[in-house]
Amino acid sequence: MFNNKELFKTAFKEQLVSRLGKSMDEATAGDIYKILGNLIREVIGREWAETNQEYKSQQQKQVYYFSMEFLIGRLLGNNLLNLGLLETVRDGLLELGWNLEEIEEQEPDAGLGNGGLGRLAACFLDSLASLGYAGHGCGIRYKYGLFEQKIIDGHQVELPDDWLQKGNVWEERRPDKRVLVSFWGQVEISEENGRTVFRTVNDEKIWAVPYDVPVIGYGDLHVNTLRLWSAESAMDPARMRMQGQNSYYKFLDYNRSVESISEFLYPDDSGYEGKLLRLKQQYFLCSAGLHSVLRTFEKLGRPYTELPDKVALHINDTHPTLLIPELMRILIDDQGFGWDEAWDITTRTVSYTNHTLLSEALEKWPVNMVRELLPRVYMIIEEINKRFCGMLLERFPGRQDLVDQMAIIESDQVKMAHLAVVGSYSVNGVAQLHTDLLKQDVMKPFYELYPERFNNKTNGITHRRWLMHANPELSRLISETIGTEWILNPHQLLKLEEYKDDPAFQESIMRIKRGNKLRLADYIRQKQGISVDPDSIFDVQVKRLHGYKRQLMNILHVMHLYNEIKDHPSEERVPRTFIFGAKAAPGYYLAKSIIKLINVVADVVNRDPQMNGKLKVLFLENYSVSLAEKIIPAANVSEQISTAGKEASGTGNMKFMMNGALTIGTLDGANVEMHEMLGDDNMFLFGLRSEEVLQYYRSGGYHAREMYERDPRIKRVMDQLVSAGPFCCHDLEFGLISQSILDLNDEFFVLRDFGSYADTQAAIDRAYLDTQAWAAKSIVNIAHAGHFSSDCTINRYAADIWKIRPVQPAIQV
Ligand code: 26V
Repeated sequence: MFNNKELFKTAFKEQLVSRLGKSMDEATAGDIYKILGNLIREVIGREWAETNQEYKSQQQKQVYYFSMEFLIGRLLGNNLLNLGLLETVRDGLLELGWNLEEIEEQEPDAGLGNGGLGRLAACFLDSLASLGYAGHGCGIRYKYGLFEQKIIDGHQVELPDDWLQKGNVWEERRPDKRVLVSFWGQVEISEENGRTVFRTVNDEKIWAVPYDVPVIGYGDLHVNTLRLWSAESAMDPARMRMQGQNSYYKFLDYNRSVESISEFLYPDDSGYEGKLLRLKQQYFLCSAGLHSVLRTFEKLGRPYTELPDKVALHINDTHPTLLIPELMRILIDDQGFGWDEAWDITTRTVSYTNHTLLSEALEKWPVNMVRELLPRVYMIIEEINKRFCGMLLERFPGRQDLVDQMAIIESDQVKMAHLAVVGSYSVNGVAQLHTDLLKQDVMKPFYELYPERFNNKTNGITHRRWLMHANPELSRLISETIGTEWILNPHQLLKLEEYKDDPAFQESIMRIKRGNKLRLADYIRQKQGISVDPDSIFDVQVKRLHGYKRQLMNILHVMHLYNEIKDHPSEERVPRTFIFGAKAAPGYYLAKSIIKLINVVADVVNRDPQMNGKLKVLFLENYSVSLAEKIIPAANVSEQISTAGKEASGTGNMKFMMNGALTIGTLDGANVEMHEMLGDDNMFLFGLRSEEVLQYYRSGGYHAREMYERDPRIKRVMDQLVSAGPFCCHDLEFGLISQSILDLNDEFFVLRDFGSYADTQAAIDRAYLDTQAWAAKSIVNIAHAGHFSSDCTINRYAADIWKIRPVQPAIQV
């Protein structure tokens, strides 16, 4: 271990020569990155093996977090931070003539996730390792991560994210640990020694090859594993060659089709082929992951009846739900258990997190597809369903309505959320409001049947990446002010509240924020050639683009501000810079039009000399983890404006809060809990409450057109979408947007909340003028953000759901 600068420099230079045959002055930034990565790998190699050895010898219960997504982002800076080597390496590199930040930029951003769900999984891995829990990730090594977004002529254009092109210094291919996964075929049933035996024949077997990524905990060296699976052909080329002339090409085709399983994150599932591929991916993850988990379990030499004491399998949303029938299949077909015993083991091992209430996002698979692709697994699902429905009718005689509502297989579809609830011992939502709505609404009958299964685990974010790494100056100030205990116990951030009225501390907070804004302004100038005023309010909405997140309301409000400034050019205004970052699903046309609209408005506003010094609008392309780390520390205002009841939790809201931005938000998701801690003084709430939204959905009574006719501000901006004027065009480019609001009655209540949003934005302008009061609010936000550290969340999962203890003592919750 190079625990001082000189040792580091020596080790570094040696590696440069021995691995690349280069001297310092020949090395490129890419070389430096690679060598640094390899050095860290060497440093942790022994500890990684030791951690695994420790788990084995202590027979510790292991948690496996199954997720189709791990949005880990870059690892270099975070790994150095967690190893306590950040300063040593930064200083050493500087003396060697390199800037660490620049080297960090060499790393591709591992974008193996769509958004919040995948990022949550990554934060959880960091907390599990940092708190010393035996918890591992199990996912897919997609060859292409989430698409790279380019904005061309205002439109989103998607490019493949070829993140592995230059290799991945963090991964270790483990061919010795590969497993076979089987698809298709027919099930043959026979009687052997008085037992019914199920054998799948004519199936297609493929290899799942694991790539292990070390997950380095903060502080005492503790290294867990993120195991990502890659699909490879198991076809023997020699046998193929025997099969005729075209077989070489067939072989290549076949290989390509096998490899496609781990090729793309979230393939386009609008058609049958795409859906099938997604289902294949899900089973691939479940089957490969489970085989490897059970192989480790079997080494303990314990009977399978002890599986729930030694293994917890957690499924991140319904995507890995096939774990349930797959475990049943192994227990029954391979281990010889009877149904009841297998069911008991399975339902005491698997737990499930629900991440959305949106009905269109609840997964369903056509029965035919599941039956053909996974014949034996389908039989088991059918049996689970039969027994479950039978039990319902026994307990609630005559209630066919209940059976129709709750069945796992219904209308020729397999409902994955139902299977997940029935087959697991714990179901949790991701914020209190979300869990309450699950219980009262979407999963009401299941809650009534299994009340003890339902619990809440409000999401969290790792303060190591989102505060210490993303905002080092703020972290330093915090440590200078309250000591360093907050790093291991983020609740200690509460001590900052004492300093909220301290002018010197306020001044430091605002100075650091300004520094972060200047850095972001540099980035913007470099990328877009636009200069932004660091003294303007940086108002930020960065997240996936979706109707319910209401980026549209934000941009319509910007259009309204533009109109106001045009109408009253001499009026003084608090300067504002609106910053957007968002990727739209490639087939989501409305979302893509909203991106175009933001870019058109940005162009008009930024070119208009009358706006100068008052209003700027930016759309930052390719929002990603690493971009988030640049943007969030620079924000003054955090936009968390979803239609109440729609955003399960949100985690961006927590990241902004931790970096001292004030939130303008609805009472939705975790905003509710933020508000409980911050009160009205430190957060800007507006808009409908979730009960009011639900009431409208149930009983009607909302008419978007009325809002449009009644409020001249609304009428004006809505008209500007479709008629010639500053923002439009001849080709009705924004007709779809206008239609969604006026003709389809504004599903997400954009117009209904517009007025209260605009008023609250005006209140923010006034509040910002009082710099000291603003700083005090910002400090209160940072002070309470410790509550949203994923360390606290993980401690609760560990204690309440997984029943595991840390290898080292954990912090107090
Ligand atoms: C998926 C889809 C699929 C296609 C149709 C539209 C749609 C809309 C939403 C989703 C979300 C799926 C699950 C998800 O990513 N949930 C997010 O999980 C985060 C971590 O718990 C949470 O903070 C976010 O509020 C929640 O949206």
